[in-house]
Formats: sequence, structure tokens, C-alpha cells
Amino acid sequence: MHSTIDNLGFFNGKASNAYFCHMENRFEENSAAAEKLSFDRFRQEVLHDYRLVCLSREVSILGRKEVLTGKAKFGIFGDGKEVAQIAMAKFFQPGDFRSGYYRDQTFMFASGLCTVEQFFAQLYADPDLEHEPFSGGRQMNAHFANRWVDKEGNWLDLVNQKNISSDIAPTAGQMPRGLGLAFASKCFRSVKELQQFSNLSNNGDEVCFCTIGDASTSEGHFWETMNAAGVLQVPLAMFVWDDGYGISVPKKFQTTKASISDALKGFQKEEGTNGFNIYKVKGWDYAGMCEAFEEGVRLARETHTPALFHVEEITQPQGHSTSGSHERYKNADRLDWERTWDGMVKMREWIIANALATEDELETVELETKNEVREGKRKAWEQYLDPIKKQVAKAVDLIKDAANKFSKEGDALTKVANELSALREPLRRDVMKALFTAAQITGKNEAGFWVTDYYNDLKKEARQLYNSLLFNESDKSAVKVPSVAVQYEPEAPTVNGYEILNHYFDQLFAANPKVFAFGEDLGYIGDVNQGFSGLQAKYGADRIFDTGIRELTIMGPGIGLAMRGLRPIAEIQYLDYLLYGLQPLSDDVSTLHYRTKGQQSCPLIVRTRGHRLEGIWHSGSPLGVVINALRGMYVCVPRNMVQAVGMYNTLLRSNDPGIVIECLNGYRLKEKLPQNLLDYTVPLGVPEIVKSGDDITIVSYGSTLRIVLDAAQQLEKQNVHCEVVDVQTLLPFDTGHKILESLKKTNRIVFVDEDVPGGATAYMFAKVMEEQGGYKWLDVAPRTITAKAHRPPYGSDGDYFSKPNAEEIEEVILQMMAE
Ligand SMILES: Cc1ncc(C[n+]2csc(CCOP(=O)(O)OP(=O)(O)O)c2C)c(N)n1
Ligand SMILES: [Mg+2]
Repeated sequence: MHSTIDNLGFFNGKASNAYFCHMENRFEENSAAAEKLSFDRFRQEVLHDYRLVCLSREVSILGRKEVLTGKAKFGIFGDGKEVAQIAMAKFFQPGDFRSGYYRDQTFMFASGLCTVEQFFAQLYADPDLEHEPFSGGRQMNAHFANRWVDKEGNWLDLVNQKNISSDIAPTAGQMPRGLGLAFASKCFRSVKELQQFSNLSNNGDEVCFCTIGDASTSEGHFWETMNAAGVLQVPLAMFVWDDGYGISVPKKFQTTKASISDALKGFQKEEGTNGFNIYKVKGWDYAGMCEAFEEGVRLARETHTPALFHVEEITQPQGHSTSGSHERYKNADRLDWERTWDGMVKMREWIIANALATEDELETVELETKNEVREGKRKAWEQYLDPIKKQVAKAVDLIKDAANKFSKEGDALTKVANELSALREPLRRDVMKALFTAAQITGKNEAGFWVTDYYNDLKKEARQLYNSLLFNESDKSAVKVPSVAVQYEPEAPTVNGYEILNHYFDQLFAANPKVFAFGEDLGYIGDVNQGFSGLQAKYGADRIFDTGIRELTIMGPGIGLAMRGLRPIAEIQYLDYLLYGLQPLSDDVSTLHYRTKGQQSCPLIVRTRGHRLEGIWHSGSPLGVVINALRGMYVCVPRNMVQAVGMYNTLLRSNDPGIVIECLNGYRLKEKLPQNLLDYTVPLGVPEIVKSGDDITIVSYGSTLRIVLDAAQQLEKQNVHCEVVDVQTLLPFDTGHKILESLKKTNRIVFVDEDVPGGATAYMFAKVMEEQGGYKWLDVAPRTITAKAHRPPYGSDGDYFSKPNAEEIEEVILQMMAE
């Protein structure tokens, strides 16, 4: 029997058959019958795999056609990567995670997590989650996911399902998340108190399978992640699909030595070092890949040693995507080479050469899968179109009914109805346009009532389909957390701001084993402002720890832990450096709940400190950047540490992600120590009046409030009574329109912050004027007072002349009072 198995080394000329030998050895009896049985099983597995290769290839071919004939808008496919992904899927077990990219369709088919119909449903942008279970029509095709959280916001039994974290298109954007998902296994293994959460991990045995294209390894994200993985020792199995190109740009322009595994050689784990295992395999070498993947994944699972599989010589039979043709940048030799070394072709040759199937048998498989794909595609299209056709039919009926009731406008209405019903492939928007046009024609006339009514119904339905679930809408929504007031003992001590946080984190870590905190200088010294001082010694370096200087891959572990049901507080040392970690927050965290239509949540808390300190690099307050980049996260701007604690409590009671920006100059200011540190909450979107007055409303937040209050005290002496409002959170912003109530009383308003002109003050201005209708209550022109457009020079005078100061605020307000 082993002579047959030895032949599996066919492709690379050596006996690269350990995986299959291993399969064989599972049958211990040496009898001829057992040998025959095991050979049959092996043969069946190979044929099953070949069937999947054919199926996936056909999906790519028909998928491309659907786009080119206009039934879908864009397509990107996994042709050329089939064999490698089938090999990879063999080692993907229940409990494991995938953080990948748009080439992984075959892996999804092989893992049983995507059907042909579902694939095409996504290609057509079918918004029904039942048909398109990855994103409910929100993502482009081949952006996969599955459900991790139920509708009430409870984590599912992740240990007994295969877990696909939702893909994003930014190249290498999957890397920080992939690191984090793997890192969570390490946390689960090292923190014994977490063993009780048996649905979330089985002793950290879960491997995160991460995939990336060769060109995307040029991104800093890749390098930062691989370095962190090598340092941290996490079960990350990294697969690089090397097809030699990033769209049109060949790898000689992408990678040193044009080989990612060569370039990474120094990262190879050796006896007594950290690092990771590096494997070089060929994308057409089915047996060789199985062997390498088996070993690398096993070591990752058992020892948490990361693995990098450089899968070379992969092809791209149809080019990058439907947006172009690869004949434009690949020469005839390359195209020829790709045809010869196509994994599907090679696997077929190998099956025949090893007498695992006959030519006829393979042709049958090929024909059957072609039919299967055609049938799946047809069903997906029907399912997608059916509800739209029903809408069209109903709209046409209603418009025609209305037409019958009019004499003059009847023809115009009939025309609208006929045009709509003539569309062969109508979209929802065609229905909306027809109904709207018809409603315009009927005007307020009673005969048009049902047209307008249906238009409004569809608009409501579309809001659910296309605009819902940016945040949690269940009881796990952060804006639904009940407000609990802060309490003080009669003799409450007054302490430094940082000590409030320190007491709080101490109690938090004692109470909740799911909470982790990490960042630069956060572990051993307890962060640069001592919020965590002494706590690593108390709660262990597994839960409170230092990281390298790598904001991107501080956010990544934050994301991974949060998605796996833990409660990370991931720190960016200064708000000025948030930009380094912003991409995953903006592209991944902020969109996750929306892009999975509520199937995955990332209750990450980002802790940072900002606003006023000194100089160009430690005084940032770029809240305009933050609120515009992070729609999908809550943005908390506490004025002091007592408020900050209430915000942490609110976020921790929810499944929504948030960022808390502590005041950099507030750690040594004195505050009274609350008595119910773990219990009180600051409701999000509810401003607080920190000083009342009836002459003018000043709206601000964070450190600037102290300057505003200084100015307000001075103005009192001149008989100007300012009402000072702390917005507390920018996202959400004053959901109860408290500011409008103040404005109704004062009829004057000014918005003050330390951001650039047109930044967060412009946002607050628009909210109050447009959304709250504040313009109706103005006696004088409203103003914004901001920092200058440049960053502040170093030193107190640099600060004074660049950020709003009390005198400037006084001056503006006196002017407004005089108008
Ligand atoms: C940050 C970012 N830059 C550019 C793009 C556009 N883009 C999409 S795919 C791609 C090439 C990726 O090539 P590679 O990583 O080799 O993957 P392949 O498509 O070849 O599998 C580019 C440049 C993007 N999606 N994200
Ligand atoms: Mg490539």
C-alpha cells in the first residue's frame, strides 16, 4: 500500500506525503481489507476535494459573467487559489477563527460556511440576511462572516462553531484583527478565571487562520503584526497567497528579494528564541501543502507558536477582478506559465497519474459541478429578484388604480406604471422613483393616498435593510444603559484625578475577570499617569501589561479580545498618536456591527488622553478627525476623572465600542472620591449644565471647560450670566436636545473647543442649529471659538496664543452681549 502513498510525492519530487501517511496510519490493522478501506477513503477525500476545486472554479467563471452582463456591479474571485485553500480548510476546526480577505471563497466552501447560492446572493447585493448571511447585502462579494452574537447580544457557542470574522477591503486590514483573535487564545489559556466561559474558549486551543495576498504584505500592518506575533507567541496561522501580483504591480516592486519568506528569515523561531515557523510551499502541490499546514497549525495550536505559510506559484486565471483584464500587464510567457501551473490542472494530472480516478470519472465531476453552480446561481437570482418583483407589481397596481381615478393626470400616471413594469431587472430604487413620481402627480389628492402610503412603507423597510444596526439596537446598546447617579460618603476624601481612576480600575479588575488593559507603559509602571499604578502586581501581567510601541497592533488585540467576548481596555498613550491606530478603528471596529448586520460585535474600549498639554505633539485635540472617522463608535470626552469612570461603566455594560479621552492636564487636579465607583454610569448623549445662567449658552467639553468656566467667572463680575454646558459625549450628541432648552432661555450661543476651525465646533454648531432647530431662538449670530489652524508651539505662551484662552472667550461673549 505504501508504494501508492509514496507516489503522492509526485509533485515536489520528495515524499511530501506525511499528511496522507498520517491519515493511513489511523487504520492500525494491517490486513488487506483495512488497507483497501483506507485507500478507498483516501481516494474519496481526494475526489471530494477535486469536486470542490471544480465547483469553486465554476463559481468564479460564472460570477465574472454575471458582472460583465450587468447583473452584478463588481466581482472578485478566488480562482487559482482553490487547491491551497482546500488544504488549509482541512485543519480549520470548530472553535478556530479566520481573519482573511476577498480571495477565500474556496476555503469558505470547503469549511461548509458558504453555499453557491449564498455566494451569488452576495454578488447580487441581496439585502436579505437569510439569503446573504455574511452581510445582508452590505458588502461586496467574497467578504465573508458568520454569526457570533445572538439578537439579544449574547455570545454564541464559539467553541463549537467555525468562526469567520467579517472581512474588510483595505489591504492588510485583516492583520491587526487576526493578531487579536489569536492573542485572545493566549489570554484564555493564561487566565484561569476565564475557564468558566466555556463557550468562548477551550483552554486557548483555538488557532486564528489569517490570509493575505503577496502584495499586501508590503503594508506596515503586515510587518507590525508579524513582529508582534513573534514577540507575543500567539496561535496565528498566516497564509500568504503569492500570485506574484498586486493588481498589476509585480512582487519585485513589493517585497525585498521578491520573496516574503526570504525577507522574513530572521523571524524564524529557533531553539530558545521566540519568532515563528516559516514554511515555503507551492500552491499547486496538494500533498505538500497538507503536510506543511498540518505541522504548522498543530504547533500553533499546541504551543502557540505562530506559523507563516508562504504559498508560492499561485495563479490568477481570470485576473484580479472584474474591473480589468490581466492581459494588460502579464506577458505571454507569464500567461502561458499560469495555464500550465494552474492548481486545478495540476491536481487533475496528479489524480490521473496516481490512478485515483479515471478521465471519465473526472469529467463527470466537472460536468456535475458546472450544473450545480448554474442551478445555485439561478436560485440566488430568483430569490433576490422575487421581493422586488412583488414590490413592482404592487406599485404598478396602486399607480394604475390612482390613474383610473384621474382624468387629466391619468395618462401620466399610466406611463409611470408602464415604465416600471417594463423593467427586466428592476431595483428597489426604481420602485421608489416610480412611487415618488406618481405621488408628485397625484399631489395631496385622496386618490393618491395609497401610492404615498406604500412609498412610506417601503422607505421604512429600506431603512431596516440599508441603514440599521450601526450600533447595537438591543438592550446591549450603550445608549440604553440606565443612568445611575454618583454617590459620595459625607466625609469623602479629595484625591488626585489619577487616584480616582486607580481606585476604580482596582475594583474593576477584582470584579470582572473578562477585563484586560494594555498599552505602552501601562503594565509595569501603571501607565504614564499612574491610573494603573500597582495593579499589575495585584492582578498579574496576563491581564494588565505593557506592549511594544505599535498603536495599530494595540488596537488589533483590542479588537480580537472584544470580538471573542472579553472586555479589553486598549490604550493609546496620547491622543496625538491615535492616528497610528486609527485605521482599524475606522475601517474595522466602527463598521463591524453595521457590516455584519448585527451578527458580530466589538465592545472595545479605547482609552487615551488628550487636549491641552505642551507643544505640537502632546496637545492634540483632533476631535473633528475622531468623530468623522469613528462613526460606529461612541466618543466620550469627560471633563474630569469622575465622569470618565461613569463613562467606562456605561460602555462596559453594553456591547458597543467607545473611546474615552481623558484630560491630559486633569490627573493631578483634585476630585472627591465617589463611593459607588463600580456602579454609577454617565448616560451617553446627555449634556450636563455645569454652570447656570440666562444670558448666553456656552457649549464645550473636556479640558476646555475649565478655561470656559474661568471666563464665565470673570463675566459674572460684569453682570453677564453664562450657562455652561458640558456635552460629555460627541457621539452621540445631545440626544434629548438639552442645549436647545438652554438656548431658548438665553437666545445666544457659542461653541468652544481646542480643535481646528471647522472641526468639532462646526459639528456641534450644525447639530444644534440644523437638527435641534436652534436658529429659531437666536437673538445674535452664533459663534465658534476654536484653536488656530496650526498646532500649538511648545511652552505656556505657545499654548495661550494657539488654543482658546479665557480672555478671548470673554471678549467674544462681551461682543455678543453688545450686539
Ligand atoms: C489600503 C488599500 N490600498 C489599495 C487597495 C486597492 N487594492 C485592492 S486589492 C489590491 C492588490 C492586492 O494584491 P495582493 O495582496 O497580492 O492580493 P491578490 O489580489 O493578488 O490576491 C489593491 C492595491 C485596497 N483595497 N486597500
Ligand atoms: Mg497577489
